[in-house]
Amino acid sequence: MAPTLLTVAPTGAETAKADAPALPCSLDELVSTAKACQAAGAAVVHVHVRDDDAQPTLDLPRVTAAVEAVREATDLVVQVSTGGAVTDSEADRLRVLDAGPDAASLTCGTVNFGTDVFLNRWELIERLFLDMREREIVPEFELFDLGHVATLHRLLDKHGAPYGGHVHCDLVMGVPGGMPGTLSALTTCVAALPAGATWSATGVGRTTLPVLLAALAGGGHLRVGMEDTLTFAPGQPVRDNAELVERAAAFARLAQRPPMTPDDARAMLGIRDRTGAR
Ligand code: KMH
Ligand code: ZN
Repeated sequence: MAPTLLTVAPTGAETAKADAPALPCSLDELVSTAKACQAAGAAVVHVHVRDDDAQPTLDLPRVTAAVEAVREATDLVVQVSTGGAVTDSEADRLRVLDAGPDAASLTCGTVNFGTDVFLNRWELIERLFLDMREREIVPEFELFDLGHVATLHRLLDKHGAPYGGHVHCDLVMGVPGGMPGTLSALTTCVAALPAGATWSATGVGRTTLPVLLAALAGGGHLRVGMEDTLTFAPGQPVRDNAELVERAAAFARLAQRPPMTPDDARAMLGIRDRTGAR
């Protein structure tokens, strides 16, 4: 059976540092988290950046510094978030592509997000897709709902393949306002994906474990991390991101689908080699 791609999403834009002291917010914390998560089995890191006050930011020099520092310290595929926070402008969300990441998230539709709205207009989706292709950045299509899968088809039908030639998706499940983190929602979305696409899934909050187990059983890959999960077990806060990666890696090994190396992840996703060797 195929190995498992493990993505870690260590920070996100929603949680306050005061509420989760282990949340990596400084550059040093991000780098040490990335190293620990690679050692635990992660191959991709999904990066959101915080400022000196631990507030989410899309400030380009900071995002660029984060990309370069993680690349310097690890072999991980560096995927920046173009989702940012619900308050971020489209211009700022597009500009993070200038940080030169290997990959970037690309959400395929608008979704209610708790009491907020995560707005992703069609024109923004197209612009992100085309700008990524021009910059040789591999998109990860973030799908919060079945309608987002339909939009992904529309995007690929109109514009062709993304950079790298391969379609990789992440089902983000259990967000209040998006699809539930259930087996039936997962299988419905997976059945509707474009032919040949690979996919991972992440379950927010309490849906973490059901989604993880369903994804492994269904031949999918895994995303875990403190962006999505702050409670390891009832009444037990997550120690740190590596704890979540270690657990996911252990489940993957039990399923006889051990974690994929970063090099194998690059090959699967079609990531450009930035050393110029390939
Ligand atoms: N923070 C959410 C509003 C992404 O990274 O692309 C959006 C998000 C998705 O986290
Ligand atoms: Zn994110």
